Amino acid sequence: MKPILYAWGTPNGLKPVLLLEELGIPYELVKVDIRAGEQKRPEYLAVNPNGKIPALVDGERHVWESGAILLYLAEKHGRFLPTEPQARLDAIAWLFWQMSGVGPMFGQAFHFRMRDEQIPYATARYADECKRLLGVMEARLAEVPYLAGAEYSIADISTFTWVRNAPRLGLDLADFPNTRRWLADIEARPAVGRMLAVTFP
Ligand SMILES: N[C@@H](CCC(=O)N[C@@H](CS)C(=O)NCC(=O)O)C(=O)O
Repeated sequence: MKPILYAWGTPNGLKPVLLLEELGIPYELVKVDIRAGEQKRPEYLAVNPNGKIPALVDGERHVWESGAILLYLAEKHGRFLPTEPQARLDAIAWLFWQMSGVGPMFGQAFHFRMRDEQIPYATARYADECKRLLGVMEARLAEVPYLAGAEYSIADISTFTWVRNAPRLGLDLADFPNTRRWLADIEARPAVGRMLAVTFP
């Protein structure tokens, strides 16, 4: 039975799309239109009580929160999560860093930048925090090719779908050459092309 992914074409929704495309396993994609509020319907809340995308149902298993979905799939298929103990811890730490830092801060930066009513303090606060986080990953990527070290992992997948939007948030990557190298490296992966080919009407 194919896993069913409930998602929409946002950074959190695209993370499991990218991992499933990397894994090359068949899956069913159920598009949950968050603009129409479909993520708040009772039938969806039965899958994800938090009323947000993404969520995954895989036979008898169901899992929500994009980081948990990535961990579940990586462990199940034995790919994109290093097995060497320290590299595995590094991958999990950077995944949690993305989930607790990059996702929420980039999300709020986008929210306040797009509002009709501009609140300069909030806009600057989240933009500054995004720049700080970019600095943290820039320093890491000056030392190693990928966030967990030598191997491309779910830490990179989860961070990529957010950081690729940095220019749209007005975040200039000129001072982050290693992050640009990392972005270009991941953008060149065939699975990213397949992820981008998925349309969300
Ligand atoms: N921490 C959650 C965040 C999920 C999330 O914020 N999803 C957004 C789209 S990127 C959503 O469903 N927004 C609609 C809403 O909040 O009602 C995860 O990573 O799965």
